[in-house]
Amino acid sequence: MIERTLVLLKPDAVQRGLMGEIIMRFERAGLKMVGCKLVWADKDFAKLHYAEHVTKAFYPGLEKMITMGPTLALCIEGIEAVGIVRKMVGSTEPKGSPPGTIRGDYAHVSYGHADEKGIGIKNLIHASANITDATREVALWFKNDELHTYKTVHDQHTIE
Ligand code: IDP
Ligand code: MG
Repeated sequence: MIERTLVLLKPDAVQRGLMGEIIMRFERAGLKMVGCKLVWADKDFAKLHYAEHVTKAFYPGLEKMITMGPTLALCIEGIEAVGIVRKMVGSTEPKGSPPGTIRGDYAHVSYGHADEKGIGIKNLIHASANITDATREVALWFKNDELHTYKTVHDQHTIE
């Protein structure tokens, strides 16, 4: 039931100064940050993270975007955290992502625009799609000793 998931505040979020606002949303929901670091991904690392997309037409733009500056990598823990975080993030295209989601509240770009310009969709954030991906992605971005086990008040409030 308690899961860990990988969240990336991608370079567009870091460059727009949205790290604090986005982290605040996860803390406000009672989710726990168990890992946090800035990483400037290079092309080889981008190909490992986005292995499922490397052969797709949009990959060159995606790689350019994810390597254009530092990314804030977070490991977030909580009850069914993988699905909860995806719900808070919203859908891939900001244009179609509803208000109240991170992508819907802080971005508005469309597939049409990204395709016309040949660029990756700047949608601020990555979140693991399922538990299998979360396990692989957390291990890719974090060493074991960079992940911390500790108690928050939410741990108390979810058992009493
Ligand atoms: P996700 O981030 O919502 O899981 P994925 O399909 O895994 O979406 O795609 C990874 C990232 O690649 C997206 O977040 C977005 O930045 C970019 N991307 C996905 N599809 C397109 C596209 O059709 N054009 C441009 N960029 C795209
Ligand atoms: Mg994905």
